[in-house]
Amino acid sequence: MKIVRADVIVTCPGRNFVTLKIVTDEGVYGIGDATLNGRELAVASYLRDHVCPMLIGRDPGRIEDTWQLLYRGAYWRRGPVTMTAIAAVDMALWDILGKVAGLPLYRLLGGASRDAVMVYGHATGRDLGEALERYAEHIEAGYQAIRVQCGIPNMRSVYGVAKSGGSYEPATKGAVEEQRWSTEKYLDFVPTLFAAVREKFGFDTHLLHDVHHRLTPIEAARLGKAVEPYRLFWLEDPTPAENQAGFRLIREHTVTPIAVGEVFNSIWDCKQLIEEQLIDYIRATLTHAGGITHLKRVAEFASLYQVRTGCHGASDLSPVCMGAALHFDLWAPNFGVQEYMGFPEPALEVFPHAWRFERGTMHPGEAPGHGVDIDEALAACYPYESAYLPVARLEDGTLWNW
Ligand code: CS2
Ligand code: MG
Repeated sequence: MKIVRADVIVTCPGRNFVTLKIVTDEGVYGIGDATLNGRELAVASYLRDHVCPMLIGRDPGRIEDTWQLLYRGAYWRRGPVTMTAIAAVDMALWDILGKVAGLPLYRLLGGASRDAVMVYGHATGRDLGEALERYAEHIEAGYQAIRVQCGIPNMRSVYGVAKSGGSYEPATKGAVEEQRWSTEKYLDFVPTLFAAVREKFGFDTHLLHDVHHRLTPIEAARLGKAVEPYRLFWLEDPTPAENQAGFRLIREHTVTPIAVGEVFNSIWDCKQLIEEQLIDYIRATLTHAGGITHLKRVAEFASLYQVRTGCHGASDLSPVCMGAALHFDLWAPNFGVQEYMGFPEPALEVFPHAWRFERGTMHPGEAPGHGVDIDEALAACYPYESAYLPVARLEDGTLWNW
């Protein structure tokens, strides 16, 4: 079997997605997610102009060798664009392997380690009342794990909360939105948010929260310590993680579990965090961290240190990533939780999928490969729309971490 075509499909059914489709001479094809929110065309070009020509004529079954060729062979290693492109190729090749074998991806990885995958949903409110209403809706829908994000009093906008009150899409079409941020206002308010959730709903659900890189290590330590009575499942991205050693400062002060890694693109971004057990969950995802081949290495390394997976699964990763992630999650012996925000209806139509949701858990289904397809004719009806992630500034105008 040989690769005869590798096409990059950019579509915008509700939001931009980049998909790689690899076709073999026997007609079997596989698809991979190559979506990098706000930098989609960079990955599309990296694939179209540099990677796809290298794939033609290759044996699709040589998944590891192709991964090594694209990683070492690029000379310029790592980075979100490179690793997202490699991930898309890798996901598509595993999809082909599953179709050729007639097996769902999770069986190729080693079979199911659990009956289903616990997912967490997003309860977001522009104010405390709305956040509690959304939380109640998620309990009603059967979620066992719920992330809560809320508007902060006297701050016009904040990460994770849609201005319209609907589902949250951070990228703004056509322009870079500038948001103002006050750590002081945030730290004063957010413990009261968790207190209100626990007061109203008790401790039967896992409570998660995303700080989204906004604090310094000592501020993160202060927050982690302040919220210990509310027993969070995890505090996510408390501080930027380029300096992995900085997390020692957080660990010294609090037992609140820490989740980090959705912006990571290789094992090197989290090696120290894992081996020093500075985190409890690794959030790296299939699409941005080199695909199944690389994330499997990360998960197995993490399992040596009792660090569990908690893959990023925002709606700006495509349904292809979601489908493949559910297979990965079903297999991973040190699985923790999977993020699931749902998708705009047009996206679910462009990407038919085998997964199913049931009362706070999901299952990838038994279709061969990862079980997600792309309707190319429908995808063509949704042309790319330029969109950018926001930037954050402190109230004095200093550029900060969004
Ligand atoms: C967030 C994401 O889901 C999360 O945990 O951090 O929504 C993140 O902001 C987006 O994926 C960025 O595109
Ligand atoms: Mg996050």
